[in-house]
Amino acid sequence: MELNEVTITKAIIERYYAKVLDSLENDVAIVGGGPSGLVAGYYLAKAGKRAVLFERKLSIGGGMWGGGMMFNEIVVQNAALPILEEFGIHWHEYAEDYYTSDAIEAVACLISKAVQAGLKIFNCITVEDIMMRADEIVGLVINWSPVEMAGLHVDPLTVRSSFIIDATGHATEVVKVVHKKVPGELRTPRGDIEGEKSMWADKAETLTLDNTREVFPGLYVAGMAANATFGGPRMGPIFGGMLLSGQKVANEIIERL
Ligand code: 48F
Repeated sequence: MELNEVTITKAIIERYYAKVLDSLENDVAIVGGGPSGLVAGYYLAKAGKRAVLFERKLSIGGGMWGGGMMFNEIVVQNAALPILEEFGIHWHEYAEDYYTSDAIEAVACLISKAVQAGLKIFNCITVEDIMMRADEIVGLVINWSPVEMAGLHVDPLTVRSSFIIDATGHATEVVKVVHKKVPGELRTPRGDIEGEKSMWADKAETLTLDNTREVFPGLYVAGMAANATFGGPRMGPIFGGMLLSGQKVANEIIERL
């Protein structure tokens, strides 16, 4: 049978639209497809929750692909080994409490397991704003990343969600929008974004978990966004905190759904 280009086109358009239409009302919408967002999405989907993830870039994986300075190995500490095991990521014991994994394998496994668990991932979509009712966030305002990149004046669309996770890494993009729209209302010591502090791996890894919490009604922060919001330091290419943060935020939200 001769392949028909129009059938190929229709297949893509119809299947994509079915996926989008199925993702307009969610339990949880995750912004950012780095390690913390992917792990959160995996555990939420595995628990049977309607979870969707929006990533600005073409590729999912955030800052994990490049390991440290493009040496594509990551370091993970003992506490996060069960998560590597859960995702089927091989690890190597380098020294006591220092384990390494291939960064490419790690990202590939996170994505694969998350999608297969039922997480809907949309790439090339940027979250540019939030939807609010009273004092609560109830959804996200989204647009194509190429529209944002080209600076085109095109109105966005909207998805609803009971909970939002800002997993945008150092940028804390969703928290920044909230801060701009309702200044001084964040559940941080000053009510504002406290700002990321300088490198301190040991402290940062612990604080990433402590800082993974609800920062505004309906909005959680996870991963590096949690530290940047609550004033924790950065940690460089050790990823245990990112993985554990994703798991923690998923568990906390699952309890509330
Ligand atoms: O930065 P990123 O990997 O976040 P993470 O899960 O992990 C941090 C580590 O990679 C590293 C570190 C490790 O120790 O410190 O930095 O906290 O992934 C964040 C993703 O969010 C996307 C961005 O493109 C990246 O892939 N992103 C950021 N803003 C938006 C967004 C937005 N407004 N809409 C959609 N995606």
